[in-house]
Amino acid sequence: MNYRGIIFDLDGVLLSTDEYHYRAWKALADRLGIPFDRERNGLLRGVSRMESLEILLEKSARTYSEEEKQAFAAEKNARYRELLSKLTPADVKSDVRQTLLDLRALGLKLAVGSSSKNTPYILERVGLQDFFDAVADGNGITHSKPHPEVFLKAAEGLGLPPAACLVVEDAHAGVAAAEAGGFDCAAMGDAREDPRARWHLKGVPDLRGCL
Ligand code: B16
Ligand code: MG
Repeated sequence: MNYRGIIFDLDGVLLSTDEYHYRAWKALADRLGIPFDRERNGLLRGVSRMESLEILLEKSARTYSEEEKQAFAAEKNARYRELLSKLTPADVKSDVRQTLLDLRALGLKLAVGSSSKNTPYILERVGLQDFFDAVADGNGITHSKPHPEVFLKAAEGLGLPPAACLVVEDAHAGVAAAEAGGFDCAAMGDAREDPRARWHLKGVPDLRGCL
């Protein structure tokens, strides 16, 4: 087996919470009269809340104060948390859950590496709060993807070097972060065709073919 650990991105890989991010940003953009669509939303994948807001505001006709920006980020997050509050364990697709169990049974260590500060809340909602061997998220990092910090912390939590870990990502920023940190990457979703990834997956269950 090539790897001893697997580091999963959260939004868009383990769960479809990327759709909730989109809806929450879209509602804010509509209220402010700023053009925003799914294609533009792709630029927000994997990057922090405030960096996402800056990207969204690039299309605005006016500028906003720091105070207004903080209020916008809080407004988006409140809407996002409202959507997250409806999550249940059933939101982890059964083939994803089975794959996690199979990978663990093979002796692999499993971690989460997410830019999201909502990671602990999300894992708790879906009943995965005690499942992973390590969790690195937006609460413990200074730089978000494409910086490799979150994946380096996850690998450290697993007690493994980057070369022994595979990162699973749906964002181009995440694939870039994996490459910068010296990790192999399995890309899916939005980033599936990213040439910097070693593996190109239809979904999490395809990970079995990367081992
Ligand atoms: P929050 P991931 C990322 O999570 C999302 O892809 C990105 O869209 C979001 O802006 C970021 O988390 C911060 O999220 O506002 O919840 O702290 O894909 O790295 O799991
Ligand atoms: Mg993601």
